[in-house]
Amino acid sequence: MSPAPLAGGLALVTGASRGIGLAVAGALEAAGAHVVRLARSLADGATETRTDLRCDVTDPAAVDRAVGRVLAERGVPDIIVNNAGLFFIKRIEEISPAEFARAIAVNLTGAFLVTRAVVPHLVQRGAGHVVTIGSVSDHVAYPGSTAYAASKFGLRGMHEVLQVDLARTGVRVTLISPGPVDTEMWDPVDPDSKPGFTKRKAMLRAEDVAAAVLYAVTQPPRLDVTEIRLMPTIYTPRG
Ligand code: NJP
Repeated sequence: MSPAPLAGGLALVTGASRGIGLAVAGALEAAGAHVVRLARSLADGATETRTDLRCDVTDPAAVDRAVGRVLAERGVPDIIVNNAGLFFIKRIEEISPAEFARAIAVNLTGAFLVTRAVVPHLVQRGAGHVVTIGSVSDHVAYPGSTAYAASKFGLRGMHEVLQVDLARTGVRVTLISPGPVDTEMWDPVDPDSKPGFTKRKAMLRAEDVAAAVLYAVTQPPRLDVTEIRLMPTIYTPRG
């Protein structure tokens, strides 16, 4: 039997209390990594293969505290996955300034804060992997995705600059941009009851995104998986 590909590794996943983050954490754990899961609804605790830390990724002090604890107790992570996010559909005139700021804070500033706290340590070590969960909304405009697209296009921008800034440091960065995934994120939208939306049965599964993350982080050092786009097959044009 071949050894677990991430045996002895340390991964940190944000927004890992449910949905895609939970599936990503599970896949990395199954591949042998010790996984630190961050989310607001997780209680602090640890097992041999997993550490849970309650953390609001929009709070700079909380992020620094959580990352500081990981560094002190477990060392420098090999992999970070910026996954925490929120989603809503509203046209620009319906969005309050607070709602817009919140979307940017969770989806974009959260990834900035976590990456900022970890990257210097990855660079110093000369190895590491920053994975960002973007969205099809980081490159396609959908009606009413004003705030979400602003945050996700921003994430794409940050990812692309990181790629340039971290070139030749040994640190790799991957943007994973899925189409609709059947998670609780869709509950308030209820797409099955609305025309024009992908029905939940046709959506991707959280495990599909987790498999893409696992692929990206288990490639040999010569191979840089810069970007992965995932869409439900229903959208794939057929010849
Ligand atoms: O969302 P959901 P998904 N601080 O609502 C956490 C992207 N994506 O898994 O804090 C820390 O089930 C929250 O935890 P908690 C999407 O944009 C999705 O579908 O305990 N954590 C929970 O664990 C997002 O970036 C689809 O409430 C915070 C998690 O985030 C990622 O995939 C399509 C937090 C959200 O779980 C995961 O989405 C696409 C905070 N302040 C991209 N706020 C899709 N589902 O269709 C929230 O293109 N969390």
